[in-house]
Amino acid sequence: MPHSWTPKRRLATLLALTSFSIALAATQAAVITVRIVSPADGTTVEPGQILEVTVDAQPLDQVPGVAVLSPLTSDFKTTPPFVFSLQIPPDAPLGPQPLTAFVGLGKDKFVDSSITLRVETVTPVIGLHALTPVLFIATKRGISVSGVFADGLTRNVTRSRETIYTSGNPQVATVTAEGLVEGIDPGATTITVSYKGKSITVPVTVKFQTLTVPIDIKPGETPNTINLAAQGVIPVAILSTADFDATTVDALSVRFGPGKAIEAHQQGHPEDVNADGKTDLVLHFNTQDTGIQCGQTSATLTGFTTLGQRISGSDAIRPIGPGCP
Ligand SMILES: [Ca+2]
Ligand SMILES: [Ca+2]
Repeated sequence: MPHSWTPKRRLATLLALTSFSIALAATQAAVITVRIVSPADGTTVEPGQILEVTVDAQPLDQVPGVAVLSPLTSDFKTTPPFVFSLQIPPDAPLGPQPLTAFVGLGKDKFVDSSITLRVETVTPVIGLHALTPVLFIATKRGISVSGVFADGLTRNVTRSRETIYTSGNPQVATVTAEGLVEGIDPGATTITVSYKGKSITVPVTVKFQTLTVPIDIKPGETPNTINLAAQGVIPVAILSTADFDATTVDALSVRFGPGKAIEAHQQGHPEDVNADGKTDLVLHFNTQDTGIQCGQTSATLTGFTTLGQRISGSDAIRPIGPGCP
């Protein structure tokens, strides 16, 4: 972690919670409510700012204390008024951060209420740096971007609402508003990151280690005749083996044929299609979405398991229909 204060704050948080839990183990059950009165949910705060937080906890004579906890800072009080002065760290990362008020009710029991603070700064930015290696092998990976500011401090701007991400080629890699890059197809592209008029370009190379898996187009049938004039679906089974459990495949990630057809029902259908005692995964693709053409002798399916392993499998086909030989 680039921010040295984070582990210290986490430790402080744990200590606060632990001492509450020990002190309050004997507290009897009562309907206790807690609410952050101010600031309002979504309040924008400036790094370095002293933030006054007012918490309402009821009934007062039953409340043994209130803790306010955030990745940014924390504090607790055992007597009302439950008003806290929290300093937002000067080098706090920009973007949304939770702030939670807790009342401990004994071991592992508490009531809580949370808001989101939005850390943004008016300090001008001088330059940006990407902290992420440029090679992406996994399917999803976050970009981390820091800004150097006119006050001499470096702040993480990855999740600032002012930070904008753009992919140079969404067919190779896409990027979310939070800087999460997803590899789509092997290749190279760039992600451009902009913050208040400054921008940097992060090269992205998408490489997958692909696991070849057996598939059976039209399970139980041979040859796999595909009528290109048909409006129906083509069933394709991904077969489980001793080393591979087809039910771990994310059905929504699967693409079939040159047209990269998606699952027609948005879900996979577990079924042991070859009666070997191992459950396979049957998927259906609209014939017209597959892009299969006359003369094609095989079709390929690609996808990912829920753990991010890329898979690929091919099977023979015999397209028929108007214009086919
Ligand atoms: Ca078949
Ligand atoms: Ca099977």
